[in-house]
Amino acid sequence: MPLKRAFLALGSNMGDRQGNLDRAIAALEAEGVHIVRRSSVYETEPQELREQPWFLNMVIECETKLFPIQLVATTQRIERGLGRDRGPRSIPKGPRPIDIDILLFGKAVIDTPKLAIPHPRMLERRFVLEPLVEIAPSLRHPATRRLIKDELGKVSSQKLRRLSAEG
Ligand code: PH2
Ligand code: MG
Ligand code: MG
Repeated sequence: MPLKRAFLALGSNMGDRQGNLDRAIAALEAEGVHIVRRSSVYETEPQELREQPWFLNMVIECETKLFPIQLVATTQRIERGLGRDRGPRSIPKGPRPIDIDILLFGKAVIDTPKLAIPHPRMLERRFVLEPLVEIAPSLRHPATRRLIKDELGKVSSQKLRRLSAEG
């Protein structure tokens, strides 16, 4: 199984937000997901479910031998390990110590109930597009074939500020 290139979005708005991002990245490395590049960290206004604390968001580019379905299992296990509650009382799109979403997996286009790649809402989310374009300015969306950076001009105004330089 050759190495595949994937882009993941990380978000945290509970507890030690920066620590949660750092721990998620360390856990990914330990689970066979090699991080090639990481964006700056952005502090971002909550979208969709607006009444919740601001997030720290970032995007990472990685290489892995895992299949997409194995990668999801890995990211969900890491989310649980960092205290993520997906039980019946958890609020959809609500506060979470860590969220790890697969944005892109090579040029794969997958649309099943368990897994959708590219991430179906990525083009509407400035908190995803801004860090993604920072590390991959010439990337194209595998379904639309359009440059991702051209989508940034189309998203509605969403408050965000870049915190750290790339590190
Ligand atoms: N994640 C959501 C819903 N809203 N807003 C921001 N700013 N950042 C997120 O990561 C985020 C969100 C559901 O996953
Ligand atoms: Mg998410
Ligand atoms: Mg998620």
